[in-house]
Amino acid sequence: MSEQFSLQEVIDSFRLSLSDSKELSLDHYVEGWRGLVKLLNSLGSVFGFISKDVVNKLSILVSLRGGPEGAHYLSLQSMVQYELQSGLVEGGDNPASGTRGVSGCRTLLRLHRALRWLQLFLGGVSRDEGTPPTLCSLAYSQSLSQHHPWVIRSAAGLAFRMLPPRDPFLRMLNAGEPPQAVEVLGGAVPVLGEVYTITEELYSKHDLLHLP
Ligand code: 1PZ
Repeated sequence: MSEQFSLQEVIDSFRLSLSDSKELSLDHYVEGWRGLVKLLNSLGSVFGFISKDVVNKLSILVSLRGGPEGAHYLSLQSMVQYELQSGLVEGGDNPASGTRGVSGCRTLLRLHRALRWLQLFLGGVSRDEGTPPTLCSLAYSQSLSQHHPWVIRSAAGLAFRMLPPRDPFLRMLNAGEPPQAVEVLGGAVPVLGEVYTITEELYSKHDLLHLP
């Protein structure tokens, strides 16, 4: 993987995360998120608190995956099954790593909610429905914000205003000139949507959408 953000790499990771039978590979999911962290980092230090939280969540998933019970963390489906069966979803004493009190399911739920934000935001950008700062805060108010306390919502609101205008933002995606980047974005949105829907349905089926 390159040092620089590449939209195509992120799409590829999320696409690869889905098997033919719609199992979601956690390794590829984490890889996709690592790519998104690069974009966050390239946006500047105002976004540092967001990227720090994502990095923190990714390292929890990686340590579960690399821990003694790592085989259970091969896919989203196997993780959910394992943590439900072992009574770990609400964050019991997880022997799988040093992540006492923090389950894989609740950690991934935070990223899952953020993926909805990303899908809405990138969809808006690809259809040129507004400037990145406007679309970003609109997408946020339609998704993630309802899960955040006031202090985070206001810090997020400040950060959104620092987003670049459309063309410079499109160039940051490293997917060619703006018209070409828009095309790549258009292809990314359904992939994010599919990953989102599969997770949403699984979590909803097991009543995991409100894990503390
Ligand atoms: C392109 C501009 C990026 C804007 C990102 C929009 C989302 C703003 C979210 C700001 C919240 C970050 C601070 C951390 C909040 C955490 O409290 C929550 C809940 O976790 P808990 O405290 O329960 O463990 N974390 C989250 O909700 C995950 C937020 C992830 C945001 C990912 C943004 C993805 C960026 C993609 C690349 C552009």
